[in-house]
Amino acid sequence: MTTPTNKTSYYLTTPIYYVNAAPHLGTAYTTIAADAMARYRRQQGHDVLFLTGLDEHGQKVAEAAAANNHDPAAWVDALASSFLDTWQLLNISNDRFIRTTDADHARAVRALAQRLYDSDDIYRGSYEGWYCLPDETYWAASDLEGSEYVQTGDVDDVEARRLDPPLCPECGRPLRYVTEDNYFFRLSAYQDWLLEFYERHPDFIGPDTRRNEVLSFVRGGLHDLSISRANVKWGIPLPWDESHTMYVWFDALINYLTAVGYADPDRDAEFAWRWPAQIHFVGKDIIRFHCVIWPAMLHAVGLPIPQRVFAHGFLLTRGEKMSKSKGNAASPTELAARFGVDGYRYYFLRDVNFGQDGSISDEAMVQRYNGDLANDWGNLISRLFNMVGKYAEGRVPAGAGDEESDGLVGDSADAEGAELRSIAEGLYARVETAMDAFAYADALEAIWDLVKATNRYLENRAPWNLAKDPAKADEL
Ligand code: ME8
Repeated sequence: MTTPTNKTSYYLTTPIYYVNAAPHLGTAYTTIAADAMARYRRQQGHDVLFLTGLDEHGQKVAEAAAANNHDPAAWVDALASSFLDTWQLLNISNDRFIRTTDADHARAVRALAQRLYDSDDIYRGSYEGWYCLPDETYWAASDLEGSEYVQTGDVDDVEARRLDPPLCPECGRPLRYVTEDNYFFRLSAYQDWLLEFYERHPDFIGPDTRRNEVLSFVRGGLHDLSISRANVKWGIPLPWDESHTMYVWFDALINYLTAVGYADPDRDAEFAWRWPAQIHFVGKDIIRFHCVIWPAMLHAVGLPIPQRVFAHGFLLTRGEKMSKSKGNAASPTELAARFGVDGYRYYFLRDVNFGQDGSISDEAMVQRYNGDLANDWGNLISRLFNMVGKYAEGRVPAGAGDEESDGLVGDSADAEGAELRSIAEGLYARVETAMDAFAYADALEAIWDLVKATNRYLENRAPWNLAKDPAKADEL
């Protein structure tokens, strides 16, 4: 719990990750990007709340626990510590680590669900259709166009459905056929409101490619969404019908409200100050949940909508999406041991354009490490420290030239100094513009322009030679 301060609140979140396996480079990527933003906003003087955590309920997690001979509660506890250890190792500065099994979260979920039920946004129906377990996503037949089974298969042929299911349009894995009594959220009723909302808030979804994708999806027509599971026990029971648990995505999205005190009468002031969030960081795989379902849920209960959702691309290894379930995911721990934590963080923010897919490889990581970190940055730091130690008694000397000097080079008439000075002076604005656009690689490139220019300046002036010649020592 935090008390409102007189600073502006900056509330940012990562997705909460499924605890079906240990954290990997993909989940670490989103978390590192959000962490860099949290640190940057703190430096700017905002009162930051940086939230990350775990999505612990649902069929997928329950099945992962069963496959490992654990009951779900013991399984999620064991994996929660592996996430916490990894985030600590990677210097993630989150303010809260939420778990959907936390008691305050169950309260928030039940309160929000009850409000939707009371306002008739939830009704009882039955669902029959395809479900992707790894993504915990329902797919309508219209989404599966081109899929052989759906076009040619006999819908009543249970055995054929089992043996020859269509593949998930998102992750390419076989779908399951589900027949269940469920409760539904009237998502279709919010189609026009959503389109109008996107129109009025052109910055809500970034980057633009994702915005266009969401717009055409919503324009194509929305179906009501099944929001409960009668056959999944590992979840939060619905307040008005305890034989159903909340659909894991509905449960998960509400975490963003729980963390700032939704439905907790002792935290009303905090909630009013923190909500809505400034930014939800997500991967492009979960954009529909965050840009369609989530704003509709919030609007239905009269809550304001977050300012932005920014979806980054996938990290690819050898051209394929890296993922826990595919087993082609490298371990953050291994890479951090080889490249150091900062080397690791630097590579992902510098080498992949945030918002686009990015191929990652060992060779590229070694190249960045040697070229940017050891060579440019390492040389600069070691030269500066050596010279300050050797020639300036360990204290940063005043700039050359006049008494009023602010310590920056370029006070004297030399052209190289003036160039260096102008790069240094323009740096903050360049970084600010880049960070406002979530363009981490551009921010780092701006910083590296200064690093390289300083190295060039040092090489040209060769102060180590000047220092050897007592007659020129004051030009240092
Ligand atoms: O979707 N490249 O959890 P999840 C880049 N529990 N990012 C990747 C990635 C890759 N190859 N693989 C995963 C869920 N990610 C839900 C979220 S939020 C209310 C609920 C990152 O464990 C990326 O951020 O499957 C992606 O959106 C997220 O992990 C999916 O994590």
